Amino acid sequence: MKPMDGILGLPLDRLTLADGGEGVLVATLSRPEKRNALDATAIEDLVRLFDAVPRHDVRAVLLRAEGEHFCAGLDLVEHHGADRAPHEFMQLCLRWHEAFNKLEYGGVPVIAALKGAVVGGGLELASSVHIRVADATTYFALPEGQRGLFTGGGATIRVAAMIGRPRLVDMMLTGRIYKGREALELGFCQYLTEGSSEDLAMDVARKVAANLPLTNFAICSAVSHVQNMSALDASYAEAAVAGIVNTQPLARERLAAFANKTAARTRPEGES
Ligand code: 1HE
Repeated sequence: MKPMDGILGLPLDRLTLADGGEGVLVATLSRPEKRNALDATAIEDLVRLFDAVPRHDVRAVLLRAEGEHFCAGLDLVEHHGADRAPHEFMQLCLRWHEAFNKLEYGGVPVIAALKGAVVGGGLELASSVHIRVADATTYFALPEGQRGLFTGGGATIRVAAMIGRPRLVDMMLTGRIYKGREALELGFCQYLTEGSSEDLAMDVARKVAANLPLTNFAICSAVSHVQNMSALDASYAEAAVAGIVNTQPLARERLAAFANKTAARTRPEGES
């Protein structure tokens, strides 16, 4: 595995990278003047980044954004100017899928710190990460319907998986906006903090980075793959993955710690 230093030198225009310590790579959407709208260049940056991440010693990625908004989705101004033909936009969508599939299936946990607008393609990006952390400013919407557009970055798949098809269709038709506790309860995010989503997302990323890499690899690739299988094949695949992960030599130390009663027990804080 190549060291994280190698990844920090990737040539990127719309993303900046930093070493967050403890194996956490901090990737920042860095086009705040355009509310981090995703133009073709940004999508190629995401492809390049998530192609490289699994081949470097990155234990977790914290995906964050500069400015007040996580991401305003497809660059509508670029799209308007380009006046694309159907096949050109389809090709562009396939690059979005390339980026988001690499992210989701890459085997390295990606934790997103969400704030402000997480809309359109921004919600599609957020829906492909493994853990979403929101705060009081974060809101989720799919304004495509009002703009005369349709989702093209996986919302029909991943947002439907998060919140269910009827809610997705309502959001697409009406532009309905979700935020706060309701968004948490419906599954848009796994965490909602009264503080900053960035701080909590970093805590979560560091915690996750302390797991064994092969275990995280299985969680952040096998879980997604088995969703695409029949129950019969999924149970076989789960057994095969568990066969490999649960016999890894590095796990023996953790198992020994449980057996000799030095490992932490799994119980709610404060209970003995
Ligand atoms: C943009 C974009 C963008 C901002 N494309 N340039 N997405 C949307 O429909 C969301 C569109 N954006 C907004 O509704 C608002 O910008 C926000 C609520 C996110 C933020 O509002 P605000 O008042 O802070 O900023 P602003 O004044 O609207 O925008 C500031 C600049 O960012 C301005 O550029 P400027 O050069 O005039 O300063 C905006 O043009 C620019 N900007 N959002 C391009 N989205 C694969 S298919 C996916 C389909 C979709 O994602 S549809 C897009 C849905």
